[in-house]
This record gives sequence, C-alpha cells and structure tokens, in this order.
Amino acid sequence: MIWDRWRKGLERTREALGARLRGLGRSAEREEVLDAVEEALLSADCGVKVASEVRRAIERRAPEDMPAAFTEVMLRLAGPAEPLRWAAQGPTVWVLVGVNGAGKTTTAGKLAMLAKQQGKSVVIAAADTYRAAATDQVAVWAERAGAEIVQGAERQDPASVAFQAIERAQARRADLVLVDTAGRLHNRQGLLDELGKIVRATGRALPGAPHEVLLVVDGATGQNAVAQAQGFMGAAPLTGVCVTKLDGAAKGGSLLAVREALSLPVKLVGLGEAITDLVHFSPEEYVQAMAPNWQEIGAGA
Ligand SMILES: Nc1nc2c(ncn2[C@@H]2O[C@H](COP(=O)(O)OP(=O)(O)O)[C@@H](O)[C@H]2O)c(=O)[nH]1
Ligand SMILES: [Mg+2]
Repeated sequence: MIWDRWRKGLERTREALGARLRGLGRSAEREEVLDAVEEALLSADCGVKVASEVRRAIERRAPEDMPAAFTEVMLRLAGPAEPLRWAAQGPTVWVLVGVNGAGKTTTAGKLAMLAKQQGKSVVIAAADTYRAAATDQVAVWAERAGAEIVQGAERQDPASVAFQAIERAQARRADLVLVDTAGRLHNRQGLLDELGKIVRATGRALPGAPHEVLLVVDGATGQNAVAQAQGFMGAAPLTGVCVTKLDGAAKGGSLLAVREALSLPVKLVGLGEAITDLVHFSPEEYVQAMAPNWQEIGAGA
C-alpha cells in the first residue's frame, strides 16, 4: 500500500530519469552513460553536489555494478531514516515552519490523521493568526482528522496560541500538539524572530518542548527549496524536514539537495493532496521509487 504511494508519487521523476537513460541505447560508451546519469539527476533537481557525487561513486565501480553502486550512494545521500520524536510522557509538541504555500497546514492535517490512526489524540494550534482564512483551513483539516483545534483571535500573538494549545492538551491529556505557523519569507528577519518566540513559548508551557521543529519545504520548487530551507536555519532550532509535493513535478531529487544543504534528517514526505498522502521518510523506498530501469540501457544486465 505505502509502496504503491511511493511509486505513484515519484512516477514523474522516475520517468524523466528513465527517459534520459533510454535515449542512450545499449551501445553507449561508459562515459556517455555517466554523463547521462549526472544530467538526469541534475534535471531531477538533485543539485550539482549530489549529481557529481553519484557520478564519482559509480565511476569507480565495474560497469555491471552500476545499478548497485547507484543505489548505495543514493541511499547514503538520502538517509538515514530517523523517526519523529515523542515525549517520554505527557504531550508531545511538534512545530511546523516554512514559507507560504509549502504545505504546512496540509501536513498538520495529515500528521493529525497519522497520529489518530495510531490511537493518539491530537490538538492543532492554529498559530497562523494573520489571515482569518488560515484558521478556517486548519478547522477543515482538524475536522477531517478528528483533532481538536485551538485558535487565536485575529492578530493574536501566535506564541500565545501555541502556549494555550499546550495547556489545553495537558488539561485533556492529549498525546500530540501540532503547531501550524504562518508562512513567512525566509529573508524577513522580523518574521523569523517571531518564529523563535513561538518555539520558546512551547518550551515555557511544557519543559522539553518542542520535540520536533519541522521545516516544511515544497519539493516541487526544486532548487528553490534549498534556498528556502537555508533561510530558516538560524531562525529556529530545526530538527527535521518534511518535503511536500514530491508527486507534483519531476523534481523528486530536490529532497537530496535539501538534505545535502542542511544536514538535517528528512522525516516526512508528502506524496499528494489527500489526507493519507503523507508518509514517514524511508530512504529505501525513496531510492527504489526513483531508480530507473537499468536493464533498458543494458547496464548491469
Ligand atoms: N500535490 C501535492 N500538493 C500538496 C502537498 N502538500 C500540500 N499540497 C498543496 O499545497 C497547497 C498549499 O498547502 P498549505 O498546506 O495551505 O500550505 P501552507 O501555506 O504552508 O500552510 C495546497 O493546495 C495543498 O493542497 C503534497 O504533498 N502534494
Ligand atoms: Mg497554512
């Protein structure tokens, strides 16, 4: 089931990679194949460093080892998989940050659903108090996921909404608080400072919180995802990344570029717009779902 979602989500990326390699034909010289692999990875938005590292790794190995070498180096660049961190006791708090439109609110809804399926009770803090419509959107997701929502008044300090949501979760003995923040530009210092304030407020409400600060990045923006991500690095103590919209474009390699640039573990991946289209990151499934069919170009056959 989940494997199908990976295959389907990364279909466009896989086909684009495969098309570039199929174009070679079986009689291609080794150097041509290496060039094509590197170009294909660049076109999938893996970034220059990742593409050349993959090339170097497969170039050192015998031609028949190419598929295995490709898989090994891709796994190393993608991983390791790290699970989301839960509190040892009491509520767990995860804060979602990122630019506008990255998929934070959608991811909060999907995460609430995943947690519900594990029998956990969830409170979502609608800490995007800049737009009234933002709270409505959170309410829709909360309803779908069967989560409780804590919302502030319009323009209320988002840090105080997060604080209240944690108090509510403690009173109700809820298991998980998801703090959905407003989108902010990664180059606007005032908004980034506010993010630090939200994160600190969760720690005051509950020692040990937040247990995750997840940067949500839009994987369909390819290389731009890296710039977004870097802008958030100093603003809050990020613990992991959620790469959304990997299904949206043939740019599934952007996950590797973000991972390479930030050295933060990818923890979640969005593979579609539906509430069930969020999966825990698995390097194995990711790499397998992207891997081209080597037999078509006669490599490793
Ligand atoms: N295809 C696809 N669309 C997504 C995914 N995650 C979010 N979206 C869409 O991205 C848009 C922006 O999402 P939203 O959660 O409002 O972003 P926010 O501004 O960061 O809260 C919405 O239209 C979502 O349906 C995903 O994994 N795949
Ligand atoms: Mg939002």
